[in-house]
Amino acid sequence: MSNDDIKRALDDARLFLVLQPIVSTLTFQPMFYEALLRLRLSDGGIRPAVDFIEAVEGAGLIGAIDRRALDLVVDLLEQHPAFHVALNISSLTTSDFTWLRALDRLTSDRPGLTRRLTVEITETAAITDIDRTQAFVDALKEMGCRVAIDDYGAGHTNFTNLNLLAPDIVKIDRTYTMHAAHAGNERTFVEALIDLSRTLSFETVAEGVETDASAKALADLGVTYLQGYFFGEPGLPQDVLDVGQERS
Ligand code: G
Ligand code: MN
Repeated sequence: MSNDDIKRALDDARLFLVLQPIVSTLTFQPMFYEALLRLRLSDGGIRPAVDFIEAVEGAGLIGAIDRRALDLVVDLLEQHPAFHVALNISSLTTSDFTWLRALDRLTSDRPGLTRRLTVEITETAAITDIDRTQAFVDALKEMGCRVAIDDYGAGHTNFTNLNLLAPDIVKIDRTYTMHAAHAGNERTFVEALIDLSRTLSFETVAEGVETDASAKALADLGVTYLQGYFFGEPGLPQDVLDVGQERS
């Protein structure tokens, strides 16, 4: 995918969001949804964010992409007043205060909207410039958003940074959670992280839950929320949220 393809996709509004449910371990019902970015190619094919984000970051286009994702998620929250959504942003965006100002501008006349938005930042973001990331995170919390550290365990955040950022939620990477159903180092790591999170008052999400056994094991270990193909693949908002609405 060339930079021109990506620019054209932005111009043609071919970026869209899909939603994946994040369920409570108490009820196994969706409590919120992770919004994942997709790109519709001109030939009709669809690409997930992992396929183009690195290229976009390299080409200096991530500001425009994360800004579009913000517009999309604000629209979504406005259209569905009962729902809470978690949005991923690039580690580069955590030092981009124009993105924060855009969020502030978009939500200042929409009371309560930021309370239904969680912003997911990746561990790598936390280490490149911790002071700036901390200021960014503090500003998000000030606006009423929740903050989640994504893919925890796969990156490089140390305890000091975790303590400084004080996220509302820690999302435990699937390389650990996928082995939680049986004893071993991965389960020990998950247990330790749940313990730590409880002490520091962070909620936890186990990512990549693909089986019933894994869901039960993680619930028994005391994870707050579960996410993964076992509970639902990412789907179009109208499909995912309508089902959610019927249930509630
Ligand atoms: O980095 P982040 O956790 O935001 O990435 C989410 C990615 O994980 C998405 O591409 C999503 O499709 C994928 N994903 C979601 N649930 C599962 C799962 O149960 N198993 C696997 N292997 N991938 C998943
Ligand atoms: Mn994420």
